[in-house]
Amino acid sequence: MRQVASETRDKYVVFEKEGIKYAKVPRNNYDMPVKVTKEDLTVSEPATAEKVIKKIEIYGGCIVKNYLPTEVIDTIYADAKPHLDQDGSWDGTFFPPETRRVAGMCVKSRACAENFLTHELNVAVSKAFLGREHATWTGDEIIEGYSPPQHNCTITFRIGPGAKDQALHRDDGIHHNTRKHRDSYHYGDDTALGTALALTRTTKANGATRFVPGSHLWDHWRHPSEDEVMYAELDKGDCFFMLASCFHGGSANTTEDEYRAVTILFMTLGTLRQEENIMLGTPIEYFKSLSVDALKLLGLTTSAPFLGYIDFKDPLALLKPEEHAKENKDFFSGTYKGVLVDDATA
Ligand SMILES: O=C(O)CCC(=O)C(=O)O
Ligand SMILES: [Fe+2]
Repeated sequence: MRQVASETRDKYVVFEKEGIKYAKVPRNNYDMPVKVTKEDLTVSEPATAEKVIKKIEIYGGCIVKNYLPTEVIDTIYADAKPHLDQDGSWDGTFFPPETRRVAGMCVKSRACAENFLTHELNVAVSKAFLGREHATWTGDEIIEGYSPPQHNCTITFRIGPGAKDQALHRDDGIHHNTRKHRDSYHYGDDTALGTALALTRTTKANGATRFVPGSHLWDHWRHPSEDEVMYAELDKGDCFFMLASCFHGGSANTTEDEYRAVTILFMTLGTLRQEENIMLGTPIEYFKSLSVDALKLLGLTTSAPFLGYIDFKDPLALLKPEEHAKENKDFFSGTYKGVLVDDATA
């Protein structure tokens, strides 16, 4: 019988000894990483998409100071709090027992959808890393499709005193993304980009997200060590951008009484399945009440050509009929009569 296709299965060998399952992975000798400082990661003010993109290309991450006003941060935290207080310990090992989570923040917090998701830097930087263009023959025509980035998930994480380090991991594993070693950034490699908004100050002591700078350029099987991490320490209201291909994790909280809270929003390709299903169980009135910009970013529009329609119509035709009437309703972003030539660049 034909085996399921896999890009990873031939790279490790599994065996069992005394009831424990092991996977043997070849060791590679890699150069030691260069130390990156918090200053290296932080864009100068005023922050622009170009500055953020440049830093992410190099380090995989980037800090933007004062990303959103304090009132917005306080509203998002207030919206999250009742849910955080209701949450219990994780059933499993991915989170320490002291961590609390709220999923679906773009549904539970309007401020999250209308201020954090729609932030101009999230829009521009996501487009640079995750926007995709494609073209294909249809009869004698070349049709083009532009696929905009879409919401993947938005989760608030509160790490309490006594929590241990979360294991270093890559978040793009959910998309089965397999990495290649790169000497410099290669567009098209990534499936998701995150922005972590500090609802409280985050420090090495209270559990700031730690990440391995440059690991977005690593071969899939390179194993990260704790010596390679840096802590994305943030003041309340700052934001940490990070590609999902970077190794990272929540950190130990060694304080007596500080709670570290961040809301992490991930965007993904418009052609992939979204991590969170926020549609099921959310009253349609909520979506109808959001701005067109927020709806588009939530993925409630089509990715050209055709992906995500409802009754062959863009979801915006249902949710925002008046605004949608003003938009281009074609399922293709461009159409050309194909002309066959020997050298298309001449
Ligand atoms: O809490 C954090 O800082 C990171 C959490 C995280 O990486 C995850 O749950 O995937
Ligand atoms: Fe993660």
